[in-house]
Amino acid sequence: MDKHVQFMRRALELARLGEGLTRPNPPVGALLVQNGKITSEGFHKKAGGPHAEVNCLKKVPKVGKTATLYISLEPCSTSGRTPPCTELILERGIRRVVVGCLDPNPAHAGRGIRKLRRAGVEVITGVCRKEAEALIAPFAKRMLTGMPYVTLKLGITLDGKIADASGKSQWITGPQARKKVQELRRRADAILVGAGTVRADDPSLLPRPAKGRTPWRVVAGSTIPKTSKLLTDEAAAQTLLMDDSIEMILADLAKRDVMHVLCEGGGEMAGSLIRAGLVDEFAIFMAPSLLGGEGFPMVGKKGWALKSMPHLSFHALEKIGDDVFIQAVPVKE
Ligand code: AOF
Ligand code: ZN
Repeated sequence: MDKHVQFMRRALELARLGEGLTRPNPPVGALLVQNGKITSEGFHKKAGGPHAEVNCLKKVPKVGKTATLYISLEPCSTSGRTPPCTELILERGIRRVVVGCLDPNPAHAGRGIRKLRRAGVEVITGVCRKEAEALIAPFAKRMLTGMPYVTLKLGITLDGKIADASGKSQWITGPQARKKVQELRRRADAILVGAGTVRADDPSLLPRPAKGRTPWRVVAGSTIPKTSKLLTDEAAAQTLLMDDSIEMILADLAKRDVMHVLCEGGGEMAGSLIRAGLVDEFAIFMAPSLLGGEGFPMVGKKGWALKSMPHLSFHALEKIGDDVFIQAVPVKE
């Protein structure tokens, strides 16, 4: 494997350690390679805190002339809450930088790279660009549109049902799939459900283990029992009841620094999000079981005619325990 790709994959792995912790900043990873070996690593852990480059370079007393810095994102070039990383790179005498993708933040976009090149630093861009862009897609969406990135998670039977005729849904998918849902929750800044789901399932919506994550727990619709876990457990201060249109709820969350919303149901909420074109990514867990005609459909309320039905594109398929995980994105017509 190309050595740049190999080191950038590690930088992306480091960046992922910060996913779900950095709002409204992007997760970023950095590492320094000297004489073919990684000598230091770092990632961005919290907005307002040191950037990935700072966390990486603070551990290195002296940087050799042949050192290469790998960063999953273009380094910042102006002072925000922290000083510009381009200055640090120049101060530390780094002569070669490899970057995953450009920073969509208009304050930086391309500037950081130009600044380094003008100062004579060799900058290689676009290594693992697709993966690097996918990782910061929620940051980019909020930065550029003022709306959060929405992942719609659905646990379904093979015939597309999310609950039996009596509304019971625990459990359709197996334990391994549910473990992966915890991973999805750790990557999100807010977990969104409809009030009906809270009344039916009384979910906690907390990532377990939380690993430092404190996502907002958002209920669309205000009528949930006072005894619900969302209103009584240790994270009750993180619960928001929002009785508004789905667009207004998402716009409000973006104002609260939320970049990535994980929507966990039910079918009517899925339908509203899809009909409003607000889903960026589908995370579907499909169990090898059937519920038949009276079960609740994964997309509730009004459907489409064949000629106008929404199309998805499958990005990844994975067998998880007895279930299948499908990562899909909407196809923009
Ligand atoms: C980097 N490395 O690890 C991150 C970057 O307010 P500040 O100073 O923290 O700046 C935030 C902006 O910096 C953020 O909007 C994004 O453009 C960039 N994030 N840049 O070089 C990092 N997290
Ligand atoms: Zn920076």
